[in-house]
Formats: sequence, C-alpha cells, structure tokens
Amino acid sequence: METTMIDENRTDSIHTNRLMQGLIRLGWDQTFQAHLDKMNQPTRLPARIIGVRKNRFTISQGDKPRLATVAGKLHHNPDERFPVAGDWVTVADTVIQTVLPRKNALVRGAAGSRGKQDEAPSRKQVIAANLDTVFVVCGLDRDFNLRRIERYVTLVYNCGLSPAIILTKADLHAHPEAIAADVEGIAFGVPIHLVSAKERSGLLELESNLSAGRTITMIGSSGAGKSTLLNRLYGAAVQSTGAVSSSDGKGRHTTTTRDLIMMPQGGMVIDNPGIREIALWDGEDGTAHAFPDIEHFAQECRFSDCTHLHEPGCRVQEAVANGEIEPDRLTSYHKLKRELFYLAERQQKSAERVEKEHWKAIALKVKEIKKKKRKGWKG
Ligand SMILES: Nc1nc2c(ncn2[C@@H]2O[C@H](COP(=O)(O)OP(=O)(O)O)[C@@H](O)[C@H]2O)c(=O)[nH]1
Ligand SMILES: [Mg+2]
Ligand SMILES: [Zn+2]
Repeated sequence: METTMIDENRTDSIHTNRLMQGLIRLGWDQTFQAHLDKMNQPTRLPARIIGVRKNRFTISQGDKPRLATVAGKLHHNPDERFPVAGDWVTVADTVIQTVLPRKNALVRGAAGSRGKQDEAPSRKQVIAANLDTVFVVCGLDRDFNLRRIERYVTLVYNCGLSPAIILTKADLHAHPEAIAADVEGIAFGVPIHLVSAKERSGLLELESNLSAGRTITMIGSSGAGKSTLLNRLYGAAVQSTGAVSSSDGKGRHTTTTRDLIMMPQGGMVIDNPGIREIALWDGEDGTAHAFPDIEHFAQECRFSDCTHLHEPGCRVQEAVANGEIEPDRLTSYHKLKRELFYLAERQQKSAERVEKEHWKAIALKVKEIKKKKRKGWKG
C-alpha cells in the first residue's frame, strides 16, 4: 500500500509542477504568488484572463483554455475589481472568485461618460492589466497624426506604463524615415519602430518585447494595422483584419473582443479594438513624462508656478517664439494638462460630495435619535 501512497504524492507534485510551469509561461511570478498565498484559500487556483467577450471570459492556466463565469459578488460590489484581459484571477471550478491585485493597468476615461464634449469623463474603463509594454500603433496612411501620438503616449505614461511607438504601413509612405524623425521630436526616449506588415520589414526589432513571460498590448485607431501586425509577428492569421474603406481612411470595426494571444516568441499580445475616444484618466502625471522638452524649459521660467500661457519671463513661451518648441506641441501640452486638471477636479468634487452625504446621513441619524428620545421622555 505504501508504494501507491508514494506514487500518488509523486503524481501530485508532478501535477503541481506542470501547473506552475503553465502559469509561469503566462507571466505568473512571485508578486502574484504572494498575493495568492496571503489569501490562504488552497482550493482556489490561479488563472489568467485570456479572452473577454462582453461578460464571457476565457481563462487559461497554461494548457487548454476554458470558459468561465464571474461570481455574483464581482458584479454587484463596486469595490471589487472586475476582470479584464490580462488579469490574474482565482477560480473555483470555472467561476472567477477574485481578481488579484494588478501590477498595472491601461486605463482610460470611459467612452460616452462625459456629458458635454469637453467635460472630464466620470467613469474609467480598464482596457487591459498586467502589462510590460504598450505598443502605440499608428499607420503611415491617413491615420498618421502627431498630436494623437502625443495623446496616446501621455495616456500610457499616465498609467505608469512604458510605451513604444510602432509606425506601420511604411510601404504606403514615400519618406517613412522623415516621419519617424518627426515622431522622435515629440516622443523623447520612447522607442520608435518603423515597420511594414505588408512587406514584413522592421518586425525583427519588435521581438525583444515578446520574450517569455512578457505581455504587451496594442492601442491605436481602428484600421491602424494592429491585428495585421500581430498576425505577422505570430506567423499566421490568428486575428481577423479589415480593409480600410478608402473614402474616409477610417477602418471598419474588426476586432470587437479582447484576446490575449500566446506568441511563438514566448511572450503574449493583447489585441484591442480601435479606440475612437482617447480620454485620459487621472493617474500619474503623464504629461511630465510625455513632454520632457517643455518641462525642461519650464525650469527656467521666472515663476515656479508658471502656467506657460501669459506670464512674463516664461522660458517656454520664449522657446516657442524662437523655434525651440513647435507651437502645436505647446498647444497639445496645454490641452492634455487641462484635461488632467479637470479630471482631478472632478474627482475632488465627487470625494467632497461623498463626504457631504456621509455627514448628512449622520445628521439625520442624530435627529432621529433625538426625536425618539423626546418621544420616550413624553410617553
Ligand atoms: N499597405 C499596408 N497595409 C496594411 C499594413 N498593415 C495593415 N494594413 C491594412 O490596413 C487595414 C487595417 O488593418 P487591421 O490590422 O485590421 O487594423 P486594426 O484595426 O488596427 O487591427 C487592412 O486592410 C490591412 O491589410 C501594412 O503594413 N501595409
Ligand atoms: Mg484589429
Ligand atoms: Zn512658463
């Protein structure tokens, strides 16, 4: 009998080993393990969210993907994290119980959550979690727009993430290197890659982002060429792509779901549908990272709290006047700064409102108690 016991233990540990190897392939590490250990619920196993279709989730532990549902408490409790692509979760059978704390997340202001066009969004949308790099993908066709790249880069930095800019469809431009140089002028220190998915050029340089255990995601407009790039890097058509309607240069919606793809290089890519509205969400000061040139001149402004709009002795304005900074770049900076300011203000306001409501509730309670006491004294 004793031999079978030993064998069972052995199979057990082989099983655990295999599970662990599968998880590590998906990016599992000591940080997540520590979170799991702290929960102390040995019956719940970790898994990663590798597919999101509305409220249906696909999870993986490194082997066969499985469909999963979400425990009711995640739906109803606004304080609970709700799973997104790239999240690590605990599951009991095929029910997602908890979302483990995220290392980071790509977050934006939810589309349609701002009342007027210029208003700060009132809700956030988590696009993907636990990322190593975010590819900002921009096609060198009509999609190309420096200001939009600035906005994406700020969004990425604002989330505490590292961007890399992928200029794709290089085959469609007569002087792609000149465009790359322009981008260099607005994205200091951000890796810039010129690629053509069609001609398969520039792909090899991207592979260092895809080494084992790493996760990247791609953002960019619909039709930018994200899914095509993913397919090329994969070496097969794993994602569907769409033709751009030539009349308006805008792509059709082809990717409506989010999938985490295990790449042959060892890393993982989360494909995203095109984002039409790139609203920022409050976070780290993304503009400081995205506009180091302006921040550099700002140190020499006469006033330490200079807004670089109209103050005397503003070194930033001077830099614009003598051509050290492009006027459009400063406009873009002001615009993004203003957005972040309104976001912060909105959050401050809603915090104050919660506080106020809290005290109102207490005042009501006190009144109620007083009333009861009075009644008690009378009766
Ligand atoms: N000429 C050219 N066309 C491309 C390239 N990459 C993508 N496309 C085309 O651009 C369109 C949109 O591509 P897709 O990958 O679906 O864009 P997504 O919406 O960002 O995923 C498709 O018709 C692709 O064939 C490229 O490198 N060169
Ligand atoms: Mg796509
Ligand atoms: Zn100034």
